Amino acid sequence: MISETDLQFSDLKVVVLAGGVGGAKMVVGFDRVLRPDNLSVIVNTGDDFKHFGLNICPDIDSVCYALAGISNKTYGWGLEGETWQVANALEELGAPTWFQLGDRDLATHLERTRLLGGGKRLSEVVKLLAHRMGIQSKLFPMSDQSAPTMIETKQGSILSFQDYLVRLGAEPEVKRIILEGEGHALPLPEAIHAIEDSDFIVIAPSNPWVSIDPILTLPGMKDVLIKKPVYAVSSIIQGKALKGPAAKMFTELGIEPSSKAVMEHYREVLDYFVHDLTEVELKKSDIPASIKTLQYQTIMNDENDKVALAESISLHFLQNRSVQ
Ligand code: FO1
Repeated sequence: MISETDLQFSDLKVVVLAGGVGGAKMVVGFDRVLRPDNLSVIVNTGDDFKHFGLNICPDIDSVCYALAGISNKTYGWGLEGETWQVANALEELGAPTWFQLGDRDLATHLERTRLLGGGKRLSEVVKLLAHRMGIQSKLFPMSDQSAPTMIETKQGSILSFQDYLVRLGAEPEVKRIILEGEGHALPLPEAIHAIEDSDFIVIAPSNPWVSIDPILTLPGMKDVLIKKPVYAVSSIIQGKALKGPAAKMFTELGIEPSSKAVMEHYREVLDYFVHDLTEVELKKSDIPASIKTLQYQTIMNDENDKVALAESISLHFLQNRSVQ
């Protein structure tokens, strides 16, 4: 099915910008297609928070567990075959259980908290834990500084991201998304170097507002991305998000949710916009001259779908690299 160019797939150097569940799927595709070491992943840390005194990094863990082949297939976060002894005991004690921490997942948070407490930077801890999980691709948190995403609701409250998403089930109407890192959190120098050294960048089908924007708004990030071929995979199909509140957020922020809206969201850095085969082709007049659109199957139900999408993007890059 794949031409002789697939021999070169593995030599490509790719950087994926990723949030949690959608990001993890895209990352697995490229991890299986590229040579170990040729994939770098820059992961959103705007969702990170402290819970029971533990440092929880949901998107980093979703990506790690997916790459290690141990993620929970139903939820996309947490571990497969998890047990809930601690969560049940916490419930008996009347402790908050709105954020479900499985027994084995807890081990990750405990060890990360111990390492951070010992003075290691988050990027060092991510590297160490990924290595211990047998992951060969390079994983970078977007920043070593904390940059929590906050949600200002139309009711006037300001919520931490996990409060909004998990505790309140993304019910409150969003007025504004506050990216706390803006201004003081810096992108990881190793991540910037990986972008400069890459053949192309892929923005995963993660929530543009709360998974990708925290990465894109770090100082200097857009400047390095603009110099590279950037592909973005739409996180909205037929006006709906595959998972999470992205479509609801677009509506509440006054934008009709559509793949066109996702393309426009990334317009500044984008060269190629990938939307799903089931979508109606975008009107020529709606596509900025600087962007080309591609249609592939973007719904990734199993490992074959993940690999096929990563291959399609890689093949497109190889076939068009002379014009890039
Ligand atoms: N998401 C939920 O909807 N409910 C949970 O109880 C929950 C627990 C959880 C524990 C560890 C972890 O790494 C992730 C967890 N998530 C949970 C997912 C997560 O908070 C969100 O999907 C991401 O922040 C969005 O990218």
